[in-house]
Amino acid sequence: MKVYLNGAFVDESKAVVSVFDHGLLYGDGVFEGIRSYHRRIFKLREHIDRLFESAHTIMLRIPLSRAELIGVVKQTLRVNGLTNAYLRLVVTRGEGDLGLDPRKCARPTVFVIADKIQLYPQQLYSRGLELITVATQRNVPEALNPQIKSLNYLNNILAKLEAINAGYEEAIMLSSSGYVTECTGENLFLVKGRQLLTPPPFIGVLRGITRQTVMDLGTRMRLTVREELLTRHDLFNADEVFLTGTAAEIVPVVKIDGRLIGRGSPGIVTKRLQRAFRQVTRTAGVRY
Ligand code: PXG
Repeated sequence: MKVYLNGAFVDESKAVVSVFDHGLLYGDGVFEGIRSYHRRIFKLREHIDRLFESAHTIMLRIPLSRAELIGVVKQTLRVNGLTNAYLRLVVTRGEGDLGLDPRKCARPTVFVIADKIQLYPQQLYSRGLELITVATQRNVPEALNPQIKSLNYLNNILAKLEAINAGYEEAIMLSSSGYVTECTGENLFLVKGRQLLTPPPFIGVLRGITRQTVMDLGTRMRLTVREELLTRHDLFNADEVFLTGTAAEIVPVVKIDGRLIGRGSPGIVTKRLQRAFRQVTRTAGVRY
């Protein structure tokens, strides 16, 4: 696979960055994960905008315009001959010295990796996932806002480790006040009657692009879509619960902390949303 790195396409074995790169030394950088389906890049503009917003907040100047970066993304897919792919865009502060000071980093490091999509096991979608709530709380937005998709994912990794140690694949993270936030790399939704609810960004969740797509699909299906503070009690007593994310798409959740959700199998609203989502990935998106 060829990787775009600082202006050139290089073989993946040559795609290396310095040990002095602050992306590595301090997690000082931002990233995006994007999918392409049938030679169409899904929600490209939204991902590029979010990358630029993350970079702006950490005062990192991306050395390419939006249009240039979009060109790079398309070219990365073309040179690798990919039809269905997973893309990772990364911009780091660049090479500096051993101090934190970002002013010492003269040139940001930019790379784009494209790979074949690693699909999750089909049984995850047909049977549904079991989750647990973990002790690691989601970052407080006042300290490190989850809207910044930074290279600093230790908060999420600590939560993921707790889930794995307990024999689960994913974790529910709570806010410091005990409200439901999100999973380690996916947003959370519940369905109760005709209501489709998801926690509001201010409680400390990433405004996921799949989350927004699902909210739009829910509105089109005439569900009442709302951002609402949710407790574990609300999840336990929901008709349906599911996760959303770029890589995972829509994953049904059938058990949380030992409580069966609904009938303990993927619900009808979740299935309808999965079908509608599949449809938009086929027809929407930027061709390359
Ligand atoms: N919450 C968090 C904390 C995330 O990192 C999402 C929600 C879902 O957002 P999107 O925009 O993708 O619908 C993410 C997604 C992966 C992967 O490979 C995904 C993310 C981060 C790292 C890996 O699935 N971010």
